[in-house]
Amino acid sequence: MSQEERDRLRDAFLQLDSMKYTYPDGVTFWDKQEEVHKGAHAAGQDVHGGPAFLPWHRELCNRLEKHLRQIDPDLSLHYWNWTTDPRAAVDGRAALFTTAFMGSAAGDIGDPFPDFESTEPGHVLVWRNVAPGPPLVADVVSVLFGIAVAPDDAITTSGGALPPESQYQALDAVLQSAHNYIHSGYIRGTITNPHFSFHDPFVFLLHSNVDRIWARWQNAPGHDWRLDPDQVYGTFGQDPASSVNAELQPWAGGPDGGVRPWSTGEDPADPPAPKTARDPSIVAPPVYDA
Ligand SMILES: [Cu+2]
Repeated sequence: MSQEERDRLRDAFLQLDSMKYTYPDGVTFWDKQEEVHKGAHAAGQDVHGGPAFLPWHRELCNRLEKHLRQIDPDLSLHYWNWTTDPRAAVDGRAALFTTAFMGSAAGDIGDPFPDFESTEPGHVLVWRNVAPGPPLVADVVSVLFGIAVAPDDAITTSGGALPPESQYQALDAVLQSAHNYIHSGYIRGTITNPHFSFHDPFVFLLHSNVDRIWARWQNAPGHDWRLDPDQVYGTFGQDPASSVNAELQPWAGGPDGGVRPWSTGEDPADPPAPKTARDPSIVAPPVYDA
């Protein structure tokens, strides 16, 4: 990302949190994403831990990107490669935790998001407690799953020897494990707890990386079935009771979906048909590394 691209992403995040961009209930577009995440998690939706983790968060990221493009039509959501130290400006990468981009790595995040509040007890502002050194994703993956190659590939090839219908489950287990470590073992602070994590703007750079790795797995040559809504989720997709076959909440309208629209451009009087994780708009992997 160039400096200009980082500036534009930061500015769009800031604008989404301004009073100019609010839902009918007065909540800003930015804060609504956090409300959606916390509400779905708290209501027992399969947001974390189950097979809908990946598609649910893809929908959330896709919706955020739509918001970003209302402000800056050429902007895309970017990602953080979680094998790299986000503080380090090395190898052509920029330091991310600066007052010009994502705020501080230690304590209250401050500029440029000094008004991004937290509802976490004991913290009125978003805060971080990033662990020393680069993330140890490769170590985490190899210790837990006994595989040690380049981290992205360690994740995308996990389960590759299994029958196709079991491969999503294997991928999901490794990817969730790496994701959990990044939240609560590496970035830490506000982002540790699912009830507060989406107050920190950095969470979207973390989650677009999760989504990028899922997309990378889907796009692996010779595995076209991973792009097929009826096959991508394997045995989960074949189980009518699985969360991947349930309407994605809260966007589907209930039980917590009293506030519409969840997305700008939706007509509150004529909400779109509820989606499941098998909706083509969710199964189709976004383009990363264009
Ligand atoms: Cu997460």
